[in-house]
Amino acid sequence: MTSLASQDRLPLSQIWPESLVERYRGAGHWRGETFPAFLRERARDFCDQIAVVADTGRYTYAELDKEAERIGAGLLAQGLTPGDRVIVQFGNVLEFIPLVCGLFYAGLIPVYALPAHRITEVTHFARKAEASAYIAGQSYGGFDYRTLARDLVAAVPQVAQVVIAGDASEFTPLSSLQGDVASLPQDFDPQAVAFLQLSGGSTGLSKLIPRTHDDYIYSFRASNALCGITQDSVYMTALPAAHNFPMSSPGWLGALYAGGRVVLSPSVEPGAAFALIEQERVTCVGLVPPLALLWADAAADTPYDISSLRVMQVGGAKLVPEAAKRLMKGLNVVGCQLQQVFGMAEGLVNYTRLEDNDELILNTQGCPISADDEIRIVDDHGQLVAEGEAGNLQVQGPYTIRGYHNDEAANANSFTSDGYYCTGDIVKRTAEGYLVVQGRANDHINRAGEKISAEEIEDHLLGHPSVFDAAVVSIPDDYLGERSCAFIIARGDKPRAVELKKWMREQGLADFKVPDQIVFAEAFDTTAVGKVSRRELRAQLRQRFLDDAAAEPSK
Ligand code: OOB
Repeated sequence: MTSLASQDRLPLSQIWPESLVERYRGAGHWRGETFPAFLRERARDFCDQIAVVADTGRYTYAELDKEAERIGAGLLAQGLTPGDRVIVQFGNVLEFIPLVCGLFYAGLIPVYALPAHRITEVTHFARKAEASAYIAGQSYGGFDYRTLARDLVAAVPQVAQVVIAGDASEFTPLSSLQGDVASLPQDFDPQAVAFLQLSGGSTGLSKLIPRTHDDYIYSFRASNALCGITQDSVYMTALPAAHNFPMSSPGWLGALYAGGRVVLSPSVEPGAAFALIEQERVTCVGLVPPLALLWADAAADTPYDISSLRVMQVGGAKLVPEAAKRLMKGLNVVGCQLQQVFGMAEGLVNYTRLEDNDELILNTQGCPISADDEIRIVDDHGQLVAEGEAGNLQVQGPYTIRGYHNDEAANANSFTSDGYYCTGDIVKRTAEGYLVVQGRANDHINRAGEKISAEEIEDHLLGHPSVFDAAVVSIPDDYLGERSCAFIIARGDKPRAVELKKWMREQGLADFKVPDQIVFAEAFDTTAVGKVSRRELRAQLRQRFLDDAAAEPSK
């Protein structure tokens, strides 16, 4: 197996114009902090306090630091060198946090795969990031990640190291890593890229998002202030810990930054999560809308004491005002506040403020973290819309990226010539400067916060021998917000929908990308002038589906 020499790899960078760098430093947003430095500082200041709790154990800040040193030094002893990219794929388990801290200590670059990702996605991340290693838990949610590791090293030989937590089989056990702590690098550049996050993947496969120490630390430090996170806070990570929302808005990193406590919940099921809330006196949790509603309903007659919960954050997908009302009512009973969060792994995060009136909390998705988040709302020609009108949201700011890693085509599409990120979201701005999300400009499905690119799924479907053409659209869904529906024109005999779904699963794709519904069509409409655009076609099919559903007397 061969590892790429670092000089042969595409360097990681994220560069803001000098005038903005000065502004962000001058305003105190960027303070030259780095992950290793702040984590070590907390280990000193809060040494005996509990930092992380999970179902298999807990770490004090001092223990977390020691474990991170062991893992970081151990990985360097295995032959990795600072700057190497390492794919990590874990559920909400105890090992995840010391591992990520260990990667930071060693100057290694985590690439955060989600537990739902499968070989197709992980191979793509490994290639794009030019990853040298893959680290995962042996199994999670009934899936064995060692099989994925085997397929990955076969597909991408550059992934020369595989480390597994638990029974490692032929791979290196995470628990066996040992190295010389003195080998850990001492100097870190706060403007260097610290890790790669994944985009929601609005077109094609997920893109890699380089985030720097300075920009990311600012985002959760400032979030802490807006979300009331202090040393006394207990933050529960119920959504996958590798996702940007529970990681940094303010997330488990915010909680560690404040010297608070992180509780990893392996389950989103209210019973199991409530038991943990009672046991650890959890004060804050971030959820997607369907889960939030489920939890609020369950809270009404739970035998558990969840009165410690002060703030429930809801984001990742739109919380419609009616649902927000229901939620707020349910939460009031247990003395918990609702906070809407509208964010993106590329940067910009908006929050309703804890002191906001109910009107704003129910009807808006909040306003940006920073006074230096520059928001533009433009029409399809890039012209600013009138105040209060809906348009495309563009942003630049002290924690919003200026470009994806290793993806020129995406950069050409997603950034304006003056460096603003085109979010793909359609929003309105209220007189108070709060944003109200109206929808998406492009074809992607937001399935309870999990983003699915229509294009990516169509590409896969077209690989099936019985699929002549496919168009994937989002359909409103009472529980998920949106579900995916694939319209298929069969080639020859129609395959059965269940078989097609099974086949999709066998392609090694995240399960949430398998279409929820499959509808066979005889033909897709084309106009007199030729083939309609995919976008137009998806819009037509979606509309026809909704009209048919509305016309059905039983619905
Ligand atoms: C979060 O991050 P991503 O990168 O998985 O997805 C970002 C996209 C946004 O562009 C928007 O389309 C959608 O997810 N979104 C929302 C929303 N929050 C995110 N749409 C409507 N209402 C909301 N409240 O999802 C994310 C990252 C950090 C914090 C929170 C969410």
